[in-house]
Amino acid sequence: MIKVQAEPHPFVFDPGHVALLCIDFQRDFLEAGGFGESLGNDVSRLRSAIAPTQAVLSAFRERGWTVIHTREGHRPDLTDLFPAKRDRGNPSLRIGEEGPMGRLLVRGSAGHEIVPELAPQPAEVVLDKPGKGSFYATDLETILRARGITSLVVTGVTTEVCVQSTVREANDRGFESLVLSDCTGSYFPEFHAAALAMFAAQGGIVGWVGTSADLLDALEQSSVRTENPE
Ligand code: TIU
Repeated sequence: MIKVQAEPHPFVFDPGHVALLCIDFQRDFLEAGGFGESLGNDVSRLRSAIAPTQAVLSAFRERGWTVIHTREGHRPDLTDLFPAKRDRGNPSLRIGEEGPMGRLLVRGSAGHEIVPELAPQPAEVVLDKPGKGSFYATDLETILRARGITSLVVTGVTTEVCVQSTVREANDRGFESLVLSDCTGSYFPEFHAAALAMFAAQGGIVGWVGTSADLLDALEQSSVRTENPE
């Protein structure tokens, strides 16, 4: 078992049953000209999550552990887009309309792709989802259960929207989530802080919150122990 410093208490997981979730690190949310900017947001605020997530991704890849990337978006014919979602946000540039990176939040558009810094590798799962939560209308639960995954290390954007929805959905399905504070990000720093506080409040009512540094330390320690058993 690996033990990581976290709030409200250490996160303990079995390395044979863990997956890294990278939620919606898409150009549409992190780059100028995408869906996030069309909603009036300062997209530069999310970029601080990229470098620490790269480090965590490398650690998972070195160990051959499961990595799952999610992408929020819709079918090109928009048959999976509820009017209630379409009509929210910027009325002059809606989901499905042509922007500088192609059609906003549409599968196949340049803006729908994951940023190059965190691009998936061929063996990794890429999961397309029409909603904010990663379990809603997807086969994520089936994929996790088929691999015997019980613990999730969670990174992604935005903290209080797709990350929060996903971690709540995971919690209700019996998965334990460690959300990495520096590997998540929001257009609203106060919402980022509040969402993280909510996860860990009440004895970890939704999950655990930690940092990439503490996770990487714990992984390093466990590798040393495995290589040099006493
Ligand atoms: N708008 C916003 O903060 N987020 C989203 O619409 N989707 C995700 O969080 N991925």
